[in-house]
Amino acid sequence: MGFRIDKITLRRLRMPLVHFFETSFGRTYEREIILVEVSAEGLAGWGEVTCGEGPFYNEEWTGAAWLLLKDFAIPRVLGRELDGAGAVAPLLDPIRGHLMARGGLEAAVWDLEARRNGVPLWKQIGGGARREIPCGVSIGIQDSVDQLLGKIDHELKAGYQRIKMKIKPGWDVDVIAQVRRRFPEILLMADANSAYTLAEAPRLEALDEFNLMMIEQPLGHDEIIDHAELQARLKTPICLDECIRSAHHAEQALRMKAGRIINIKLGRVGGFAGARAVHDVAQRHGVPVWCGGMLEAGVGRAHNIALATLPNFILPGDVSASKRYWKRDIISPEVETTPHGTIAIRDEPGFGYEIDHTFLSTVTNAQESFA
Ligand code: OSB
Ligand code: MG
Repeated sequence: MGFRIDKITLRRLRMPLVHFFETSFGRTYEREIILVEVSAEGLAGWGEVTCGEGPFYNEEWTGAAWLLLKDFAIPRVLGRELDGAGAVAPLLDPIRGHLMARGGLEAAVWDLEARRNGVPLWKQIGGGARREIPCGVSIGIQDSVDQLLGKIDHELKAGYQRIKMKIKPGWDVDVIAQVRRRFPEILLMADANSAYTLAEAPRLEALDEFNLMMIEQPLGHDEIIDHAELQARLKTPICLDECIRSAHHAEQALRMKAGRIINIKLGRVGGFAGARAVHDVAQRHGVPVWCGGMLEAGVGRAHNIALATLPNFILPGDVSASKRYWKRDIISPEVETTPHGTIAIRDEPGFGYEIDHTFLSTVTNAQESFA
């Protein structure tokens, strides 16, 4: 039986990070996050827009996402008879790009549908292949190598199963060499966020000796062909992040052998329908995937946990405990990890955690409802 969304509320939050997070494209001290609340029949579903504060990871950013939702995405969904959450992605498909803005709305409707059916979100999306998802951490570029080593040590002691370190030209070969010297056995990988060009392939080839699990998105955000050429020269598997925005991109990239692993981010592919489609393409190619992160607050984090229960999410992802990002998260309980570096899934209907409305209102800067 279908349903009709009768109200959609956007909230714009400001939440300072516990520690700044630095990637090759810049430093983030404070997140600006849009939450999407969709209502039908007295039930609410929640989604989180995962874009950054500026258009540097990809072209999206919080200010633009708000307008995109308000002027184009919400009018296509509000008040429509929907067969189910699967109907949302096709309604948003005529919009070019803006996948993270679209994905926040799409994911909210999946959460709503799960609650309507009284099932956990992981079940609603067809997941449930595991009761605990394996977790790694993503550690940003630090002010010194000592600081980085200290952070890695701390996260390993907390039980995390693999370490991802951010790299950029000038913070790469020497730093990884020191990390490997100190931690010879750990599962280690590096993420360049598109900081290199094919001309710098020799520098990336120099990383082959460090037994990295993978190098994530070394080249341009839309350079599938260059990645194929680079992969042919590297022993280390390439993992694609920014390049994969649809199942079609995944299909093209894997056919070209542009990488051997895919990082799936819910927002980057426009929500659960897109994420499942990329997951399925990778699975057909025998390519493992893992769940990436965008420094999410609790709602996006909970959605990532549900996503990571699909069968081909074999490798430890970037989804970790709330306290690594926030002094206080907007959900209750907060996301916690087990001593062996996993997050246990929950069986409550929907995304499995409660919104902490009291705290949410203290971090909400703007709010607008559409009905
Ligand atoms: O490339 O995976 C990335 C954070 C912001 C933008 C891009 C990326 C990241 C991360 C952090 O690596 C993952 C997380 O801890 O949420
Ligand atoms: Mg990445």
